[in-house]
Amino acid sequence: MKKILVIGASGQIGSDLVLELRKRFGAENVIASDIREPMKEVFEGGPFVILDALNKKDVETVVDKYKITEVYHLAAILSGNAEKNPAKAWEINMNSLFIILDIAKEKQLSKIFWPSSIAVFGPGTKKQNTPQNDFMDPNTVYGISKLAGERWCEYYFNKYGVDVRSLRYPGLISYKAEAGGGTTDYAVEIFYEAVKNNKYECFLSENTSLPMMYMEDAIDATISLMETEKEKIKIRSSYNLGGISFNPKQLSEEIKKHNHNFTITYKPDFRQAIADSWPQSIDDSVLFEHWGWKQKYNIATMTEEMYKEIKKKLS
Ligand code: NAD
Ligand code: AKB
Repeated sequence: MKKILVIGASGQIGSDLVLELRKRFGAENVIASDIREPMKEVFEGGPFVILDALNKKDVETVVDKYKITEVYHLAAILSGNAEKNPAKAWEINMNSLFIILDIAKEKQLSKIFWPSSIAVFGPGTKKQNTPQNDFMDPNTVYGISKLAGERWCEYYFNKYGVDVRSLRYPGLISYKAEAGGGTTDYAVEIFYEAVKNNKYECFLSENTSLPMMYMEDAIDATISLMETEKEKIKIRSSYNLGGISFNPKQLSEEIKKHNHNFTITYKPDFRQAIADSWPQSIDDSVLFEHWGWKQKYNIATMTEEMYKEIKKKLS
């Protein structure tokens, strides 16, 4: 019987992921957890526990109590916030991963999902259509922790047989929860500001292209990876996941189709240097070759849905 634990369930991805997992596998089979309370829909829709991913004993207790078979480990400090407190980011991003990998090894859990990021790439990486195995020289705390995490995931698979699976997410765009302190957050904030104030001051420059993905596609890719036969998962570090590439100016043009009064200005801050170090577009042909997943949304359909949902949420 599948019993899933989601750690970091109150964040941007967790909020959508828990709801979709409950829909697919039954509310009672998905235990959401975080150090803070989740949104109402997650809190009221099934089991939720306050759980610190850095406390191994507590994580073990929850795993035993609910007879957990799979874990989606999402707790982390994202790129922008990580630069403000590197030591804390390193502690959370690395130690919580070790705790989950060790518990998976000791209790022989059937599967672990741990997300990596396009942040594993750095200034020396090919910027366009970045291949699965390009040169990797991340120069942010977050990117270094993700690259180290990927190496450890592969190590635990090879050495101990832990079935850990991972995707290098691009920037994710969603309306249920707010974005959690990353460099790609502008692409979520812009919708709230467009609906509330008809204007947005962007912290990245107008031509900063980055790979992005609508949350529905990201969740579908994640569950699809976790449900794929073990033999098909040939990469145990993390798979490139491409998404759609655009810059703030292109996104603002799309938003203008839904709000003619919308205007955008640009005031780049410290996150510009982070964005400049990342790829502009990603080649995810290896993922397609190995287990055949394809995204649904493009910039126009994503913008249309985001604008409609944020408008509904704020009215
Ligand atoms: P988020 O910041 O929105 O959510 C993270 C959650 O982890 C928060 O709810 C936070 O309370 C929780 N958390 C922090 N410390 C914890 C601890 N010690 N114990 C338990 N919970 C703790 O982040 P997100 O956007 O949902 O990202 C989830 C994962 O996906 C992260 O690993 C992130 O690096 C990765 N990722 C996200 C994106 C994106 O665009 N959202 C892109 C690439 C990778
Ligand atoms: C961030 O900007 O930090 C995240 C990511 C791409 O990993 N959204």
